[in-house]
Amino acid sequence: MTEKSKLPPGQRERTDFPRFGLTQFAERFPSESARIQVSIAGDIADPIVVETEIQRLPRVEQSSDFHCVTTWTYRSILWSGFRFKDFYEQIAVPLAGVSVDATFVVLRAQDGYRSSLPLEDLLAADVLLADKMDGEVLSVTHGAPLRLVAPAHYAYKSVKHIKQIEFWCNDAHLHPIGFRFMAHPRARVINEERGQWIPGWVLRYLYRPFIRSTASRFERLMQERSKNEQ
Ligand SMILES: Nc1nc2c(c(=O)[nH]1)N[C@H]1C(S)=C(S)[C@@H](COP(=O)(O)O)O[C@H]1N2
Ligand SMILES: [Mo]
Repeated sequence: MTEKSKLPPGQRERTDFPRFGLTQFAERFPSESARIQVSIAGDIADPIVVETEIQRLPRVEQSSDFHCVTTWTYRSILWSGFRFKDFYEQIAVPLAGVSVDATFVVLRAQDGYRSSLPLEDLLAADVLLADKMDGEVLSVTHGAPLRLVAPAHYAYKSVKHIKQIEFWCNDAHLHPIGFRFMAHPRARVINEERGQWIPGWVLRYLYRPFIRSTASRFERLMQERSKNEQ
């Protein structure tokens, strides 16, 4: 018998994997979903744009659970891509000259979304820049052409449609999305760090009522986009 590991505190399993996020992003899409192009910026010596360099990193595959802060979890997603650590050590440091004092990373997306994590958290072995999911090229629904996958953190840290990665010496450069209480600097799932100032278990009850309507809105706008593209 294969026994699944216990879900983290306050999470409930979902049997489908919805397109999801803050409502204002439901109608926003990447302009370039096929070609990977990432700018490296921040406190660095040489701001650059990398493309093929990323494809030359060692490819890794990983199966992990995906935890949305609103309490849904979708289990065992097979991601394929590149370790953030390899991107940092083999591309960002040597080619862009990231400052040795950089401790804070901002990731920006083509739809205007942004998030941040301490550099140390991004160097964990299970943090990927993924371009494939379940054996297929990543869909627009789930973050094409490249997304972050940071399974130990709530999914609002796993930025889709990445266009820029910034390495900073402090956190002065990020204006978080949404209300400030919603953005925890680390958002570790195991500690239920859903947000700031308000306990995680309280936020469970605040967020749950919005899951259904948010998921259907994201799905409807994705369908409309597909129709318009035909
Ligand atoms: N670019 C971008 N990344 C994003 C979001 C977004 O709206 N835009 N939403 C975040 C949130 S809150 C969640 S739960 C996950 C949803 O990922 P999915 O759409 O692949 O399920 O993406 C995260 N990354
Ligand atoms: Mo989320």
